[in-house]
Amino acid sequence: MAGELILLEFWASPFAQRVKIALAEKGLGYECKEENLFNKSPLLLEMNPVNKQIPVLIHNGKPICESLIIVQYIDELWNHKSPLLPSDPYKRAQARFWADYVDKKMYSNGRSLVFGKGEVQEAGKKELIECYKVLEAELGEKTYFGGETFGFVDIALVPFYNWIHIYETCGKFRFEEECPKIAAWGKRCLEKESVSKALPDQIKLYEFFMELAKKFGA
Ligand code: GS8
Repeated sequence: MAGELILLEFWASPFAQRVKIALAEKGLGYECKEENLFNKSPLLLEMNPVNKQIPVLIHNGKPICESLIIVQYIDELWNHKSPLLPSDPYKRAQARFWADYVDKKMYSNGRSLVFGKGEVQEAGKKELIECYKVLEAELGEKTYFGGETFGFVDIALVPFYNWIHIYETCGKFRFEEECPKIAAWGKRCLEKESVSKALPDQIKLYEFFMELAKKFGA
């Protein structure tokens, strides 16, 4: 019995999508509560009073915050199937390093590419492509970042890979030409039901970001 699982989320959030993928990998059912981030619910403020951000996973009434921490919690508690982190301590440390790299680089540079103008946008695009090339070197010839099985680093990155239409349209470049291995990896991940069901349609996502960009005057 998994107990009661509630996910406070927002459909376009790559961080919430990580949690959805992890829950699906484990075959866990949960209730989704969509937040209005411009008018946060009392439940969100109560469950994440420090950062006041989604995602929050509420397990039997107790909150777990921060997407990568939530994914690790899920993996530790429901370790009967689809292990997401390797059991070897060194490999675990490596997986955490790369997930942290994704966290530090992908969101900020992606935002600069979408919402930035002129030099800011160019710099965001340049750094984003450089970071994907670093990840491409780490992936090498492997099927997934951890080897043969889909895992922690894949979950951390694939919601950002799903911005590919946004990247290409805002940055005017062909992702596949810059990073062919990551492009092939992304397609492989999207073939998994746990991933495809958790990620929104790329065009819908692009339109949402363009609306936001208009609001911010970008
Ligand atoms: C980031 C969560 C986040 O940025 C994690 O869970 O990994 N490090 C965290 N959440 C955003 C929505 S996604 O853009 C959020 O809740 N924003 C509302 C706010 O900051 O007020």
